[in-house]
Amino acid sequence: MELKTDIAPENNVALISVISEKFEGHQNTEETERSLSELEELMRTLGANSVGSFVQNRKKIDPATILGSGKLEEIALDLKKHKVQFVVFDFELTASQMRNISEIMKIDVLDRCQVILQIFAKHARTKEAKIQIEISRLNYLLPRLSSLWTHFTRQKGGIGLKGEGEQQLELDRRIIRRKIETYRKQLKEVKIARKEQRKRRVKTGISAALVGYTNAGKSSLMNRLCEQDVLEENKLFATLDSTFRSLTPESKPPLLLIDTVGFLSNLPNTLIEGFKTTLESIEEAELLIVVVDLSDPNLHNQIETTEQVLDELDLNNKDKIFVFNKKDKVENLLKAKIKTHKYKNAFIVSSFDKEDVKDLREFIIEFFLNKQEQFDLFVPYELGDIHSKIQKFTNILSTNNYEKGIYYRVRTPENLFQRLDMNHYLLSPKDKENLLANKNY
Ligand SMILES: Nc1nc2c(ncn2[C@@H]2O[C@H](COP(=O)(O)OP(=O)(O)OP(=O)(O)O)[C@@H](O)[C@H]2O)c(=O)[nH]1
Ligand SMILES: [Mg+2]
Repeated sequence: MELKTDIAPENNVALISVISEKFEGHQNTEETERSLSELEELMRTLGANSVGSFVQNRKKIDPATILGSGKLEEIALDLKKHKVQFVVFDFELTASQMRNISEIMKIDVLDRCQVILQIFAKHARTKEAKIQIEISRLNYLLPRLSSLWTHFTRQKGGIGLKGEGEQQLELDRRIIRRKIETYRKQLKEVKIARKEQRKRRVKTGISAALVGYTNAGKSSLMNRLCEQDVLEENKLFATLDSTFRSLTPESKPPLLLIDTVGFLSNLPNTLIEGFKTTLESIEEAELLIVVVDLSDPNLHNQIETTEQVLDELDLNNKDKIFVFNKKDKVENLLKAKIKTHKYKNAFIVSSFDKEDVKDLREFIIEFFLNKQEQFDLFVPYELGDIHSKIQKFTNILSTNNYEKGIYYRVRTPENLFQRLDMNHYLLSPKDKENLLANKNY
């Protein structure tokens, strides 16, 4: 059985939230409003029309209904003026809270979790993302099944059916648990395959991940830096799967960019696990490019959210640059620039500006160049693949031909040099002396 949970583009919705000192994520006006404006964006992404938002300030939350029942009745009355299909609460609700509220308001109730799940489900492209979202959806459903069944038996006329309902409920729970298990297994298999791909990638270059708040412009930058077509949309969570593309025109060594799922400041607990799994691909990156929407008045919060998630994933020890995007949308650029001063390695761009993208590309390459080291190599003529590796993955500073092979002085990142297995051709200072004296080379 399915919950009636999907918001259709033509639907009218009303948004409801609370400010209460002990309620996580909604402890003061600022937190509640920020989260609510995210929820508005999520609604816009679904195409729904929000007729208004209602916020109650409460000392303590009511465990049965979060807001007071009087307030809920008042809102319901107010909503009679509009044709509203759903009220959407800006936090996760338990099954019984949902049922209680729905009984008081006589309208279908959704929570923030369901909204995000719906968007995730719509935007997932790869098998991995689809499985992950299905697991999240079932995990959300599992503790809420009983409420669905009581609702159902009451609808059917109630009395006498309770036993039947309970049996059915147990059966449903078992089916769902089994489904989750199957999906988890499938996910494991997909992950093993992905690890193999990753190993191959790691061997052939260095990588940087575009991370940051949803809708900041990560995919737009990726497309322009790599002359590619990753879906970019004015929607939240347009990207759900990580994509990998080489910087174009190619740099030396080749630099792979990874586009990732966007962050949100108030992600319901039930969804965090799935969200983090989709971010695992960041692990392989040597550099994090944190993309921030410069035109967002909450940009410091955006960065804070990003830093928090990176901390939780234990990825905050990586090198970082901050790219402040959408400078074309900013009215007072000077004022906006001042906001960016406190961030190290900051770069301001508009992804629509070709020159900016070109400069950003140089900035990224420069960043890696500064981390490169110098090596002296001697490679016998017959080792064709080693010569081509050197051409592709290193910056050649000088070369010289000898009787048996070629001497190279190159610059490349130390870790890439190790991965490419070129140690074997490294010249010691003594070897180099001999080489210059042309002894046996
Ligand atoms: N004005 C302006 N809009 C931009 C700029 N860069 C991107 N956008 C727009 O911002 C919206 C979001 O861009 P995306 O590249 O999809 O953002 P994202 O960070 O990948 O978003 P998610 O995948 O949802 O995390 C799109 O409508 C872009 O056209 C910019 O420099 N200036
Ligand atoms: Mg994207």
